[in-house]
Amino acid sequence: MEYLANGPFRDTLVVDNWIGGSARPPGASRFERRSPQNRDDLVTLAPESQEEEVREACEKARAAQQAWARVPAPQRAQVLGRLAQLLIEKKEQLARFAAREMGKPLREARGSVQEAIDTAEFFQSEGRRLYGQTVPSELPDKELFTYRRPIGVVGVITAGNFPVAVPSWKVVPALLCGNSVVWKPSDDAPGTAALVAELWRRAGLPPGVLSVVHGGGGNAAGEYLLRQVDAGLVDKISFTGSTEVGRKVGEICGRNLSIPSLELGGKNPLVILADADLQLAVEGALWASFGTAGQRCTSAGNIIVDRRVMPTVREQLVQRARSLRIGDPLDESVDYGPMINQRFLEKWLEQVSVARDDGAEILLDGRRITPDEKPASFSGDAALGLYVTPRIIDRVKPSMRVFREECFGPTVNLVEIDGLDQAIQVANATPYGLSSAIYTRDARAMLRFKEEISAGMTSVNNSTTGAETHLPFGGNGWSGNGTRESGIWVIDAYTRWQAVNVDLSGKLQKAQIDLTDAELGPAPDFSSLT
Ligand code: UN1
Repeated sequence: MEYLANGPFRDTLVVDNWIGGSARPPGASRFERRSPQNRDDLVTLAPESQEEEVREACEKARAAQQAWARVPAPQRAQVLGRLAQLLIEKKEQLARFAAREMGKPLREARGSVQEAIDTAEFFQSEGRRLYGQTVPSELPDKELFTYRRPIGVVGVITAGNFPVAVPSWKVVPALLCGNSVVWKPSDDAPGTAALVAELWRRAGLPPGVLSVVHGGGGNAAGEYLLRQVDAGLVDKISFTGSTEVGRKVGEICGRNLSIPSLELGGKNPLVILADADLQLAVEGALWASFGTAGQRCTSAGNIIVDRRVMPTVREQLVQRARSLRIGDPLDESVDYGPMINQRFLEKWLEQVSVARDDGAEILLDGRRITPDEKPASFSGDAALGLYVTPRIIDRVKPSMRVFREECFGPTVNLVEIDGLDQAIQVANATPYGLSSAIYTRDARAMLRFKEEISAGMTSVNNSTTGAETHLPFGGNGWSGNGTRESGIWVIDAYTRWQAVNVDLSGKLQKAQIDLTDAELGPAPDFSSLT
């Protein structure tokens, strides 16, 4: 890793792959990551990995895995403790770099590093648990046990919107459980990934236990890593990204009888009932919709509002959205920064015509910010950044495409309903089921919503975003395949159960067969039932 002078900007970080414990200069070219707030700022140059390099990383991971699995779990966990310490020490630098590289406001970038610290600390202590069970046997002088065993080599593929937190949700528990990992970070945040990898290196891992290979997804490093599942070098994939790519990952893993962890899209509902604290609800809706410029998988997609309070919610939401401060993410006062990449920007721009074709009403149109057309409070570079103003779409119905299709970016729909029954029905009407929220003061409405919403995560009187790291994270329907990340639940994703029988009787005891009537006890008498 070295820095190159970058004209008037901060230096460009030039990174290598990290394969088998050493930095590997690229076999082919490096790709550029430019700052989304200033396309002239070349933040990172990272290798466009070739298939042989990805394969070699997987071979090294395979070679290193068993010895790593034999290190006692509490000792493996010490590495996580050191990682947490290093993340604490470097929190500010890492957050600043991430904000420059992928464009989320500094406050949120700090939060994302904190989420990785929380994860590393949680799993450091989990290394002293990783419990199995002692189970009674039906036979004398026999003991039964369960153990968690690692799966093997895990391929991790992550997105650019949470470049520190989300990879930690995968890499930290996978390594704790005794697996080795090959990580393909997002090409929107390769420099942030390389800085995190450097902290892992300093935290101390045997060579090959964690490798990092950079590059694109389709027909590039991501796809090469998936091919190693078919080649028998990778035993599991953990993926965060689009539903479309998630389906392909699922197909490849499925034919290899491997269960991937899939964290995919969302079109998350936020319900506001007539009795809600409206100030709180509008505040929550605003943050859920426009925080991180709407580029979280947990961002709100549909604000579902009771007709009795819709006029107030509509007016307040539009007014508050208009006064959001957009601009340079390193400016502490901004509410949101740029779009992470050109692809997200283009899809977001196209959404207006989808909404118009659907017959919805565009309340706030949401446009690209240009030097000629920018809000008064805008603080970025309008010519060189991928900035946009917020969009609010009104009179949206569940039958519309705009209601169902996920769209990363600062955009949200208003959907009018009448009462709780309809609210729940509409909230369940997208194919997704990641996060959800309800604002109400009625305890019975809270209870019913929690029970009847189909979503992996549900908030009462809080945003759809902002999951804490020690609760299960994941979704239903198109949001994933039922696996969960975070907290103790993720351990099931990175281990397999082994059942162990220990017979100390000195003779062959046959389960289900070698039991005398006396040992089984008297047969139950069902005669009274007839
Ligand atoms: C994501 O967008 O992939 O719950 C993760 C949240 C964050 C994580 C989002 N803690 O909004």
